[in-house]
Amino acid sequence: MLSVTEFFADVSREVDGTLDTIIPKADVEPTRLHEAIRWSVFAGGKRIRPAILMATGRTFGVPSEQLANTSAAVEMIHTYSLIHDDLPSMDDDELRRGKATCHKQFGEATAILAGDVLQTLAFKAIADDETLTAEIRLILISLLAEAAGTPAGMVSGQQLDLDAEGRELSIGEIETIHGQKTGALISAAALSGAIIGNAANNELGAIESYSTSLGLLFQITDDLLDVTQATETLGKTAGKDAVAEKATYPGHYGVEETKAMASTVRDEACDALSHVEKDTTLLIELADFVLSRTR
Ligand code: GRG
Repeated sequence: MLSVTEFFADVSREVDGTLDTIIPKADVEPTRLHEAIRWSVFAGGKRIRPAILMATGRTFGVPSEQLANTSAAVEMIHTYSLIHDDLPSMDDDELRRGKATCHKQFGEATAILAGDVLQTLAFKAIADDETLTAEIRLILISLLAEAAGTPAGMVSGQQLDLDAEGRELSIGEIETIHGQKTGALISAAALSGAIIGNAANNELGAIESYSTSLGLLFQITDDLLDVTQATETLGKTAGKDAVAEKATYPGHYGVEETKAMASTVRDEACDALSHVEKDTTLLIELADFVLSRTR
């Protein structure tokens, strides 16, 4: 059995190889656009979403070649969202993945286009994946589009977040925003692995519950890291939530209560797996990794 560190190293190597094949090389015209995309994609992201997809896929016995393009697709959607989120009209950030943000390096217009291209490449990567049946490809495309878009996906969550600026939110509202902004893509990653693995309906339900808790856990730890870690460790500006007066779990409950809550949510994620009649060790280790992550 691989350790979770070895598993992440495997995932990064595999997904980086696939991304390198899918994304045009930096010397292909228009070179500025392809340089900008590669700048952000290969900046050193943690590859958590591909890891979730591959862990779920492996749990259901899927060979890695059938997981490669969909994992890359999820990572491309995620990277596009980070590029757009960092723009002056959104979060206006200068640092991402330890490097200058895409718009700081290449200008705002190119950064917008880099995000746009990543989004279209993501759907093409699944549509063109000849290791999967046409039916599965369509299901995956629909699932990813729903998670990335609206009315309850990532873009909706971003709009709710923008609308909420300067207003005190209830914990229910915070959960809705996080569930859409961050959780939807994490759930889509987990469900994709299970769908490719022909999971039964009750198992899909279990993976959905697991991934909903995992997404919430990811967001709670993200909020905690924002107040407990330094900018150099995170590779993005620390302490931004407080400056932007964002509604966060530590802001609402305090750091200690938030840590206890994270531990409970980790247990809820793992409990959901009791309905999966497979070896779920890797998925449990992944939840432990998200609970104890330091960046
Ligand atoms: C602009 C369409 C659009 C959507 C933006 C995801 C998102 C929606 C904004 C990112 C803002 C943010 C910091 C959200 C909190 C959770 C999150 C997505 C953190 C970054 O993900 P990591 O930690 O990043 O997996 P790496 O760089 O490791 O991939």
